[in-house]
Amino acid sequence: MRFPTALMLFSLPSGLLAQSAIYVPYRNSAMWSSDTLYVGASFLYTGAASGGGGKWKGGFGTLEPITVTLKGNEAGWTGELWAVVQSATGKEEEVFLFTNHDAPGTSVDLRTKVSFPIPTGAEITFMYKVVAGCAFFGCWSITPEDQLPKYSGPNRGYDRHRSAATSDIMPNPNWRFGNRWSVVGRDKDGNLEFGFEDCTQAFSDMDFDDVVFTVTNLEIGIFNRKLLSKDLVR
Ligand SMILES: [Ca+2]
Repeated sequence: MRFPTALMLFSLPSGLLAQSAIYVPYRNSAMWSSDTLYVGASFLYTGAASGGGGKWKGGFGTLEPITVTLKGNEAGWTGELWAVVQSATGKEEEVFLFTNHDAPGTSVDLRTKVSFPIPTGAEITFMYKVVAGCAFFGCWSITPEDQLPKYSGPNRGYDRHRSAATSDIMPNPNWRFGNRWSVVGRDKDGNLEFGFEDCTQAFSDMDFDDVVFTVTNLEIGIFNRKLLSKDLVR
């Protein structure tokens, strides 16, 4: 029966399997607070009930801040973090938040950056763009592919946002995550912790800490709920 079982496994949609991929930091572990990080998960704005201390209480309620705070980076290259948000009528805006080389602790409330009220349940997508290389000796050159926008979320072919570059060229088979360049976990305070990898070249270290930031009041996207562990589903 081994052969039919294997066939069944391989016949599952690869996107479903891929979304539950776990990234375990193999270096710079001090950069992370989360125990477990997942590759390519998507998130919704909870508008959590006030009085809940900003934590998910199993339902949507009064709107609360979406505070995005830079933890740090281990990047030579400079990149910009943006958010992509849709209004209730489907109008989409991209708003700049900060660069990876801004001071750790730099913090913005995403609601104040967008020109419309962010609806409860809206999917919040983060976008990271490399904008400059570095001058010191030994610094790798950036390619046009490195500078293409990278998006949080599953990055499937039919998704609204999909990073153009793929990591399936990596020599290490454990570092092949398709078009996904972000990881996310939940920190001890209950907030989400995101990281992006900036380098798309085959020698990339794939450690996802070229910008690391936390976000309040987001909840796991409905399409991820059955695929990711209780670390992210609350
Ligand atoms: Ca890296």
